[in-house]
Amino acid sequence: MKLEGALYPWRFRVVLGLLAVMVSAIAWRIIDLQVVDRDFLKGQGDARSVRHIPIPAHRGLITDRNGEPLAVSTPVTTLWANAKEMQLAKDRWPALAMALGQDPKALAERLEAQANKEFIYLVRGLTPEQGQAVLDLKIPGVYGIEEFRRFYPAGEVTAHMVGFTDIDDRGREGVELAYDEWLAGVPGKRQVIKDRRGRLIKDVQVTKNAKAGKPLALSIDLRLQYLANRELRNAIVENGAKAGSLVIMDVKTGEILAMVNQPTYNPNNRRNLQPAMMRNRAMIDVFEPGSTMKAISMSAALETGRWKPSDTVEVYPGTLQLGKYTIRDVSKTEGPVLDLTGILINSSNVGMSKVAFDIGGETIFRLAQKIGLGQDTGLGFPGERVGNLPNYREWRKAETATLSYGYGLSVTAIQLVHAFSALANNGRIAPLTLIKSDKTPQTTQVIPENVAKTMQGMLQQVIEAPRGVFRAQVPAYHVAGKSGTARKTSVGTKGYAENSYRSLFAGFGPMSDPRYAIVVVIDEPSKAGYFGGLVSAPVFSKVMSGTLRLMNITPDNLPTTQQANAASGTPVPVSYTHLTLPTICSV
Ligand code: 59J
Repeated sequence: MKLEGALYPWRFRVVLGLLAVMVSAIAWRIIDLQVVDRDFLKGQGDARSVRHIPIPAHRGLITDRNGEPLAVSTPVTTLWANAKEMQLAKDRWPALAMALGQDPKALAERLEAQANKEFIYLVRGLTPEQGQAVLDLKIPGVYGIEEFRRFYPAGEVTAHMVGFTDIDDRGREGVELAYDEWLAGVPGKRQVIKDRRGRLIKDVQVTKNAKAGKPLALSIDLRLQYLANRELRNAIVENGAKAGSLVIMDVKTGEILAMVNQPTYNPNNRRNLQPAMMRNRAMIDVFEPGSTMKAISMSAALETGRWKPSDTVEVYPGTLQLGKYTIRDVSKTEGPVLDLTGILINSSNVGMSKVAFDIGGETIFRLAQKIGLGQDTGLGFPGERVGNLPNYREWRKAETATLSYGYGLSVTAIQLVHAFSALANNGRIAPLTLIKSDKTPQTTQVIPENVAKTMQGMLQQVIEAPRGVFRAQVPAYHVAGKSGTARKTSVGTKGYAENSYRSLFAGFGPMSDPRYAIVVVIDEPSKAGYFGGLVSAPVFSKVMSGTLRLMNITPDNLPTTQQANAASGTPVPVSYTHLTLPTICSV
């Protein structure tokens, strides 16, 4: 090395010199950029920057089973401000306040307080015309973005079922929440170049297209929903009741055709909302089913083969002593004994209990479990309750008795209608659904067909027998069902309240080919009496009557010639005036 360096010293110096020149050139450039041109370049850099702004995705339409819109996304304009930029145009603030319909002083205070924020909302969800009117003022620092807002055409009639979204278009309640992922879609992205003040210089490209949410057709029929809502609301008002629910189900498909509650609310205007209005009671309130449970216990008795409808039980004197506990019948029966149909017609707690002792608590427990009482429905509705069916191993004699006539377990209205659907559908139960289904569902035989058919006849007697619940009758059709009146448990005392009741009715029809099951729950009627047969049965009658007509179901209870015409498709004049029958019991 040393020898070579000594041999060519000039060459070494040239290389060294070149390197020195290059280093100096780079150093000079650095000084030039960092010191000499610093301010100019920094300004240029800030002036343009690439940013991404979101493109909102269109949320899927929710409709009823016939395509009637229940939740619709409409485009709206949201106005926002770059408060920093706005500080340069304080003279325009009053004009902005005026255009927004806001108090000028309040707006000025807000803009001062947030003076270093580059993004604040001014107002969200204006109509595109309203938004444009403000943007046309060309106030520096005021910008608009396109968003979507949810509108609910059926308002309070479908409020609990459909739910609503929050200001950011995310599901907050009901189906909007349960199916949020399906409905929401995925927002897209747009790449833009903006200047220092956030003003858009150039719309570069859409880097990701917004993916629209998917539409959803619910199982409900808006016509039935309106009918149910109207009749329930009227009954709540007439009876001075606190609350109520009504559910209509297609027993063959498992579809919920209507689900309404009172009180309700307008999802399009959620100011002054009280929590009581928002409860989808049919799914989130649990209650003791009272005597409607006798339909289930009686089915269990028939299924054992130990009992047939004509078998009799002594119910005299209307009470049954179990240690310190007394079971009572509310209505007096004519004779000392009742057959099984008579137990249902008179709603005898004593008679039902004696049958229950014979077949054992486990038999009733097993059936109640199979038909979904106190069990998960699998619907996954937000806030839905499971209720409670206590395990039979824990039952003493008094518990077996009270459970057989509907106390000591808690259910939701939707579970009760599901249970009755099994009786209506000849013992086969279809899974519940809130979504329109196109294919015939898998059903499960939970009650032997002959037992279900026998029960259909007995429950028809409950309505049509001379001492039956005549207020549940439906003109031109045969229907079946069971009423119930249950004392409410009173908070604090651990017992049952003297003066607050829940009036129930569960039934189905038409008996020629049962298709629809309906449950009516009326909470704390306070005016014209409180028996289920008095308060809830008429609601069942009106709603079932309307349902059968709207669904074009052939009448099965007309004088014979009309019956023949109806079956052959000839239009039948049917009186729409509701049956008026004399009041037999006054409370
Ligand atoms: C009843 C109950 C409360 C709970 C009793 C209703 C019991 C009971 C303890 C007294 C009103 C009343 C576990 S009545 O549903 O039997 O629907 O048309 O609340 O019995 O043991 O002043 N229903 N109702 N019982 N409890 N515990 C009848 C009956 C029923 C009718 C009428 C008259 C009760 C026919 C209820 C209806 O079938």
